[in-house]
Amino acid sequence: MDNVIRTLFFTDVHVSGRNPRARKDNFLNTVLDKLNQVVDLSIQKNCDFVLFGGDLFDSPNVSNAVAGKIAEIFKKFNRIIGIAGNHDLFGNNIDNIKSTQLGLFEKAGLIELLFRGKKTIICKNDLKVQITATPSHFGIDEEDIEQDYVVSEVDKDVDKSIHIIHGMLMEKEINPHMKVVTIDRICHTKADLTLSGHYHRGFSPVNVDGKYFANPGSLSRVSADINEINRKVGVLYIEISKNNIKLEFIPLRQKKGEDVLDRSHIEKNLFREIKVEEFMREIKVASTIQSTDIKNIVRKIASNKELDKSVIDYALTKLSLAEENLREIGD
Ligand SMILES: [Mn+2]
Repeated sequence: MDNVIRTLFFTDVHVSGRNPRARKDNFLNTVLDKLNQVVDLSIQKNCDFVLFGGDLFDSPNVSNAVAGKIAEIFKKFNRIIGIAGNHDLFGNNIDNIKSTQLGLFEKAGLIELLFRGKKTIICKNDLKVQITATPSHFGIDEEDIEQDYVVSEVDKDVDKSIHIIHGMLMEKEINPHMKVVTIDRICHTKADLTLSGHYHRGFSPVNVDGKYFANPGSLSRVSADINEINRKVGVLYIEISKNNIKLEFIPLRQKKGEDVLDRSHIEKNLFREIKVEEFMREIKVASTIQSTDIKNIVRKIASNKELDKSVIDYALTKLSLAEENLREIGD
């Protein structure tokens, strides 16, 4: 009797019909090739299903021509379970998922989307696995880290529990200005395996008292950062049995970073970016508002003046609708 559940986890594909500024190749073709490799691997490894960590699309309304190409590939997965990333959403508003391409994929049966507070149970012979998830949402990594990241309840008859989140989970903080959640803050979770996306560089799986935390990194390299040029792109292969979880990073075929990524715009803009950064720092010092994100500013102002929460929510909804309209024009 086969009592092992086999799966793959991949994340942050960032499908786009437009070439990112840093790419020298045809980015869409490269991404399609990566996704096809994931399909092939899932067949070769006999996966029962695959897991996806968010940011399938670089924007929530990529063209139908582009989304259609992804749909063709997704049909080949025997089962794919995943979450929305911030790039899949308008204004990072998870409540509006139905108006996005990823939402359409769900309705068309191309992906099973998971939402906060819902459980999926997968059984294979007498092995039972629970999957929970937190898609990206406005306020992730800032507001309710415990509720977003930590699994507090696992049914008694469940053998292993997996939690997927599109959040900035890291081993340690690398930059005091970046909102991150460090593993030590959430390692009391009851999930045996916590999978995260969002942080494109990823990290090697971390084991804390038998609980694993992993992020294999983005499936595509959208920036020409030195680390991205040298990074191996890949997926995480996962084997789950009653009393064990095995993780293996499997690199995909990829071109040499120097051949597909162009750093010239970075070198050219370095001086300007340093100037902008200095300017932003001065603004931040001069005001009590720490954030340059428009929605955070609304919230900070609102919290200063103790406005009613419904007023703030209304303002945020309006902002996300405005962003949606802007994107429709821009894309
Ligand atoms: Mn991403």
